Formats: sequence, C-alpha cells, structure tokens
Amino acid sequence: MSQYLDSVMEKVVARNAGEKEFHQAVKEVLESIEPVLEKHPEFIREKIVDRLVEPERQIMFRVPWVDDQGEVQVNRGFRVQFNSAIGPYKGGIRLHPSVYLGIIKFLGFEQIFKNALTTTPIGGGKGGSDFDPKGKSNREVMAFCQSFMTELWRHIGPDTDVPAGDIGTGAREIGYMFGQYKRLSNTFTGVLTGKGLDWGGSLTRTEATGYGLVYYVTRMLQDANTDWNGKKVVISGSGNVAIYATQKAQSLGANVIALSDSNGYVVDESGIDLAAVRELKEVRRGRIREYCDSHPSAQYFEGCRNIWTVPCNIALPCATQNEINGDEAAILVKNGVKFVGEGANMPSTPEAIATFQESGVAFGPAKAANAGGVATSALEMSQNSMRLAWSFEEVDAKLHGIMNAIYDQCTQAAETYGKKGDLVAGANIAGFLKVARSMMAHGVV
Ligand code: NDP
Ligand code: 2IT
Repeated sequence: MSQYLDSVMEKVVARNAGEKEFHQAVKEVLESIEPVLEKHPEFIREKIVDRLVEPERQIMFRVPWVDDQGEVQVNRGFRVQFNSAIGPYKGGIRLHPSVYLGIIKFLGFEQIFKNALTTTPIGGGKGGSDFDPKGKSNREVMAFCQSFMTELWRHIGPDTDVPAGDIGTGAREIGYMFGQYKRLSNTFTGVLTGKGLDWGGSLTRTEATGYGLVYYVTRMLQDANTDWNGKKVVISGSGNVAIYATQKAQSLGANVIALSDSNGYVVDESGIDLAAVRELKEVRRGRIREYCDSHPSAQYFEGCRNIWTVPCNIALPCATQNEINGDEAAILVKNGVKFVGEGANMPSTPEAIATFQESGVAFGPAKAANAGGVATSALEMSQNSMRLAWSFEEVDAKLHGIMNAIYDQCTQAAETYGKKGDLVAGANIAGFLKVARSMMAHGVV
C-alpha cells in the first residue's frame, strides 16, 4: 500500500483497538483502491478515505428484557450508521452471541460498497445484539425485539435508516420489531425490509441473497465456458442464504452434497433433499444432524469447519465471517475446487483469498456476490413508497438484472485499473468510486 494508505490503516487500528474484523475489512478495501487514488489525487486532498473509515454515527444501548423464568436479562444493542452519501443507511441486524462493536463495524463498512454496487440508492449501516435467539421461546424473542426497538426506533426511519435481517434475524424477528416500531411511531412505513407478504414485504426477498449468489456465480461459470450442470457443490450454513442458494443451484442442475450449522455438517452424495432441510430449519428450528434421521444414506460429521475437506467443484460459504482460512482454502484447491462464491459476509480470510487467487480459482467476493439480498430490500423500499406490490417474476427479473450489472461493474473496474479478472479489486473499486464521487459532491460533511 502507499504511504498515505498505510497511515490511514495505522490510524484505523489505533482508534478502533481490538476490533480485528473491522481492521480486516478496511485493509482489504484500502489495498484495492491504491490505483484509484493514483488517478484521483483529489480524493486524497479531500480526505475521502479518512472520512470513509469513520462511521457517521454509532449507537450502543442497553436492551433489558424478562425471560420465561421471570429473570431480567441484559443485552447490548448496536446500530452503526456508516455512510449516507448515496442514500439512507441500509443493512441488516445480526443477533448472535459473538456480536460486539467490531463485528457490526466490519459489516457496516462492507455494506457501504456492497450497496453502492447494487445500482440502487442506499447508504451503508448495520446493527445487532449479542442476544442469542437459539433456544428461546417466541415470547422471549418478542420481549427482546420490543425492547431493542424501544431504543432503536428514534434513530431510524424510511428515509433515514432501514434495517433488515441477518444472522439470527428472520421473518419472526422483523415482525416483532416492526410491530413495536409502528406502535411507538404511530406510522405504518417501510422502515424495515424482509417484512411479511401481508404487511408490505416483497416477493423474492426471502430467496434473494441465495438466488443472487447463484446468478453471480453463473456469470463466473460462463466466463469459464461452463455452467452448473452436474457440478458438485458444497454450501456451508443451513440458514436463509444457504437454503435458497441450494434451491437455485439445484434448479440449474447442480448436485449440492453438503450443508452445515454451527455444530456440524451433513454429506449426502445423492444430493441434499432441500424440502427436508427447510422443514427441519424453517419450521422446526432443529439441528442439521437430524437430517440423517430421515436420510440414512447421508453422513453427519461433528464440528462445522471440516466441511471444506469435502471434495467439490464449487464452494459457497454461506454461514459466517472467517469460516475458510488459508489451510482450508488449500485443501479445497487440492481437492479440485474451481469456483468460490461468498454468500456470507467476509467468510474467507485474506490468506484464503490469496490461496484461491494464486491457484487460479475464480473467486466471487461477498460484497458483490451476496448483494442480491440488500438489492431486493431496496426493491421492497420502492414498492412500499409506491404502495404497490410486484409479482415474484418481476422482482426476480430485476434481481437477476442487478446481479448481472454488479458482475459487469466488477469485471470492468478491475480491467480499467489494471487488475483484470480480480473480482475482489473490481468490487472494491467500483463501490468506492460511486461513494467517493458522491462524498466529493457533498462537500466536507
Ligand atoms: P441465518 O441465521 O439464517 O443462518 C446462519 C447459518 O450460519 C446457520 O446455519 C448457522 O448455524 C450458521 N452460522 C452462524 N454463525 C456461525 C458460526 N459462528 N459458526 C458456524 N456456523 C455459523 O443467517 P443468514 O443465512 O441470513 O446469513 C448467513 C450469512 O450470509 C451471514 O454472513 C450474513 O451476514 C450473510 N448475508 C445474509 C443476507 C441476508 O439477506 N440474510 C444478505 C447478505 C449476506 P447455527 O444455526 O448453528 O447458528
Ligand atoms: O449483509 C446483508 O447485505 C444483509 N444482511 C441484508 C441487508 C438488507 O438490508 O437487506
């Protein structure tokens, strides 16, 4: 990196001590944009990068609630409103015990560039809590969500900040949060996305991240003169993104052979029975090991990380950050992986990305490859503003068009800046340019 970017990075580490995921996300972007700054010294003069790495606003708050035993529980809530240069803050809410400020900031920072790539007018933000919805009753989840929203509602709004789902936040949680927002604000607006279809949600939003990922990887396959047909695919996770990536990949002829959760993974060489997984995960909220109870030919392995030892042509990490390290990437490469598409946010460590790229594996980075979810959230916002609802086919066609546009932006930006074929650099550069130009236009704010 240039001396200037090194100095920005040093400041980020010093001012945000201990937030290692945030440092990792910033470093990757700074490494990509060096050739952009060479062409645009005005971005350095106006301190665009120094401003970009500092969130516009960070909110942290107490979330007290009462559990089913009558005991008071206290969680910590977060909303980081990172950048509003191109639209209202937009990004999900993560509910997971591992959540702390560094996780929310890495996600919020990545969201800025991802949202810029979607071609829709949305800024970057992220929120969450260290609350764990797993094993809680519906009443406990409702109590938490109502308390969370009792503070958050004053900071958000349909033209200010529009949260959505992420790990641990699905339709149930969005429903409880929306109900509390509506009650406190006395307004019925599109303040959240991922809403139920009866009360302002968009068709295809549930499927959008997984479908979008497959549309993006389809372009990577086409550039290598191949397609999904007959490919062996390993997908980590078994939540929202993993399930709909599986569905779309299977519909295109792929053989998805493995899925996981945080306890372990299943391998079903005859092809994952997705209806069974959906019943298990979406209806019963069970564990992936239970898949083998009804599918005796499948095998369960305890511990989720070894899923990357399963030989495959295409790997789609769809669980969480840093779930593939350099050694695991090397095993995937040795076993013949040729395409990696990131459904999760930052699932590959920098060492893993380097291993893939140096081995000639086509690598689709999260910011671009998983942007279909937030892009469809933006389509939900449009429908809410118009008081209209589009059909599944209409939204799916728009999503498909957006994923194609994202892919084109990535390849073109990479080529323009001398990094042909490097989709990581392409995504970071294309996203950065749109935000940087907008920040320049707005003056020092
Ligand atoms: P879900 O909560 O629906 O599913 C998450 C899945 O990942 C579960 O199978 C979960 O297992 C597993 N998982 C979560 N944390 C860990 C962990 N620390 N170690 C191992 N496995 C873990 O979330 P989503 O499917 O919505 O999100 C998955 C990823 O995709 C996240 O990185 C998210 O940020 C990203 N993403 C989501 C979008 C969306 O629209 N939902 C959009 C773009 C990106 P378990 O049940 O055992 O916890
Ligand atoms: O990481 C992501 O892009 C999401 N969790 C979706 C955010 C959204 O606002 O739909």
